Amino acid sequence: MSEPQTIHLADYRPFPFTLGEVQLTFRLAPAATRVLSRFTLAPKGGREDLVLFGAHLRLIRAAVNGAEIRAEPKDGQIRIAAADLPEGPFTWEAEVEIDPAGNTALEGLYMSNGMYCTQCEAEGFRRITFYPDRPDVMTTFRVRIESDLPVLLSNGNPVAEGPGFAEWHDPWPKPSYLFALVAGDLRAHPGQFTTRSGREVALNIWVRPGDEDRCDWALTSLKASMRWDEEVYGREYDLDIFNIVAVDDFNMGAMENKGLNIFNSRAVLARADTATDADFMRIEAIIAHEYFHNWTGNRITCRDWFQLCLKEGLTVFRDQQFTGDLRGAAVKRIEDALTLRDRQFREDTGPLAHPVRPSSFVEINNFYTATVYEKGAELIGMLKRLVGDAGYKAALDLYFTRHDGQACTLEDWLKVFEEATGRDLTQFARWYSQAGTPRLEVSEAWDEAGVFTLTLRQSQPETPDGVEKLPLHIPVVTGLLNPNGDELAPSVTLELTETEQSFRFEGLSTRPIASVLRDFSAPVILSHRQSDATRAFLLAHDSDPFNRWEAGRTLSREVLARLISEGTPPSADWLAAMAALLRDESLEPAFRALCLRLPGEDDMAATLAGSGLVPDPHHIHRARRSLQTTLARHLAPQLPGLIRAMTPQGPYSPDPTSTGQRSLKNMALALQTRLDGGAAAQSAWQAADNMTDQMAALACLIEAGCAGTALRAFEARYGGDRLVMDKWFMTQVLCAPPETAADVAEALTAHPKFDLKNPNRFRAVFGALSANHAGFHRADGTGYRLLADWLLRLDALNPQTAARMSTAFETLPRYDADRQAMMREELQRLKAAPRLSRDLGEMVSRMLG
Ligand code: 0A1
Ligand code: ZN
Repeated sequence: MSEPQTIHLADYRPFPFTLGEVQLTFRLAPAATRVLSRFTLAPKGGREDLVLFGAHLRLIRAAVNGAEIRAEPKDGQIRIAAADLPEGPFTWEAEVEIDPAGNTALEGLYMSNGMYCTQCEAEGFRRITFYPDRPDVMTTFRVRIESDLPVLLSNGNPVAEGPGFAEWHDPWPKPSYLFALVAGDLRAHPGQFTTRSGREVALNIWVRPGDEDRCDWALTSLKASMRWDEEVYGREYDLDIFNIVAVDDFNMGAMENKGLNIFNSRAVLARADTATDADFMRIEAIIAHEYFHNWTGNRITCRDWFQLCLKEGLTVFRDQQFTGDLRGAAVKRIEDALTLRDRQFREDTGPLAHPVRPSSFVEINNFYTATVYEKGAELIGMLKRLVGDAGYKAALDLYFTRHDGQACTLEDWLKVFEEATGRDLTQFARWYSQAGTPRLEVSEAWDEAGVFTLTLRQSQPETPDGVEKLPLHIPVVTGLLNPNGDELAPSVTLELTETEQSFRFEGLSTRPIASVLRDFSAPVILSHRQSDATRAFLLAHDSDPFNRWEAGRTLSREVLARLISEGTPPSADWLAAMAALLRDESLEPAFRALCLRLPGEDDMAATLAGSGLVPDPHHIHRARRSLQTTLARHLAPQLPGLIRAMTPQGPYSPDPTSTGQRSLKNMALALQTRLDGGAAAQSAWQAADNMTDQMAALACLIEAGCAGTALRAFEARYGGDRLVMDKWFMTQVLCAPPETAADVAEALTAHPKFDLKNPNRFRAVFGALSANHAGFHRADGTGYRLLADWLLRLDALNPQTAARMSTAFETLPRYDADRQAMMREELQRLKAAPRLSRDLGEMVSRMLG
């Protein structure tokens, strides 16, 4: 094996040939599938070598214009010298043999529970046949599948079928990463959708026998997504059939293959007694996300993988809008900001920081990150804010008409905004190339002549790429309140373009209270010195729901930070503000639940590190628990009534109202558990008639140390259900006390149902271990060692998931010297391991710096 190569954006070269329709024949057999491929190639001009990628393929035969050639696969490609190629168009044919049953990487064609399925993004198609496997090579596909299995699916429309075969044709040109094939003993949950121009679309959710009664929600979500994309973006579906398949072994959430979306079964299957509210909401959002890709990703795709955020940032933004429209924009915005800060800010402040459009990579699979997805979505939100709703609509309409059928760049994207709105986005474009979370400092001045001045100052941290940071164009939505709580004027968008700028508000009679960065209008860390009293005022009066929540969040974070660093108990004002919130029935329950949720331990570690302190995970854990107990004592009189009042009546439904009520109820139950040692949780466990309440009660029982019986009953009831058992594995590790979390995780790896080959199961145990902050960072390094041991084992089977899970170590620089040394030691051990994958190798090297 040669050294892994670094790929650079600057080295992009167009593919020198145009492809005609691709014809593929699959003769399926578990360990020896034959793939025959045939397509024409026409030189675009000039004479160039032909390079086709291929990996893990056994080449049986290759031919040019029907004549067999000697092709030598080397370093993952076949190169045929220009001199050996005909001068004009020619036909390429190849036959290869692959081993789906032995494919544990879950890329290319593999087997999961007896079914064949594919995952081709980003570079999985080259594990199927030799091909110009790059997103800017688009063509139509005709596919024949030969197998005795009852259901044989591929992209596009079915064109022929008979005993032992099926043929599909996809009329829309697509890159190879959107290719898909599925074969198995599957059952359809059918549906139907009529597009607004009258096209009848057959919908199917394909599942393994026995799962048919868990498909309703996915189908409902799919229809809602199809309608929403027509209404909000004017985008219609463009084939007569849309298939979704649930697969148990899958590295990610789901994949938007044209007309044949493949989903991790946890992102599609749901029934009240097997899935929580969070699962239902995740499914709704992922179904929408994949469906929306049909236009943003499939009809218009990326020129190269550096442009990944062109499809992902935009599609995440669209799915966020969809959920906001369906379930309430305010709560959704808060949840998205929480996710962004938890995952993307964390990435951006550590050794893995990279720009939304990276400029180089070793393994592209390592760049499906929170930065590309979630920060990418924030950039779309900022653009929309800067050009206004009408400008955004005009720009998107132009994007869809101008670039339909093309593989595009971010330059193309920004250009449609410039042309449609007349704005100059040269400075805004820096957001795509500058990594790191900007800081925004706000200072205020008031003069008695009635002028209030806000001075905004931006700064950007250094990042591992060493890129020079220039000032960004930052939209800062700002409102001013009167001391009586009224809004002084509608919010304004202050556009910060320089390092420091002042904005004057004149003609005021009293000093206003400023509400800055409303709706979280930019992905920055805000530092705005305000007194506790001002924050409490905003928490009570701000008309912007995001900033109302944010005021409470900042207060809570400061209260907790003071408790951690100085042992200062929480102020009576904070406790009173929390109690008032809880009582305020004018506020949605979901919003109240969010306000009551204390900042997490990882968040506190980041906060302390951000202020130059060294976080002690155990100390943070203890302080947070003690603050929860104090809060619970203060709210004690309200809790039992709240638990009762927030129990929705009637059969379970994942609608926004009952979901919000359950979240507040279960928040109250968690607080109650701090006081009664698990008594209320015990009753809740008995009474639970849905998985949300069951899991909430179980988590409380584990935290109270009295979950033995419940865990055994749970296992006895759900032992045969993979998705529910993932919850059983996960919650035991996540809720374990820090001293034992690693031991619990280790013990669970010996459980007969622990399965290294199933990414969901691996993530259940080890994702939970890394999310158990104090447990993972146990002072003796057991957490680090255990994770590294298992990453090594996983890497031999599934490098992509191993690499992804290794990000548990990305916060290394935050901690004390001992912990840093222990984490480094584990990373060094991984780095030195023989046969380490390129995926994990790249991650480890970046984390070691
Ligand atoms: N494009 C999919 C997610 C996805 C990405 C990469 C994968 O393998 C490396 C698999 C799926 C999405 O955004 O939903
Ligand atoms: Zn996506």
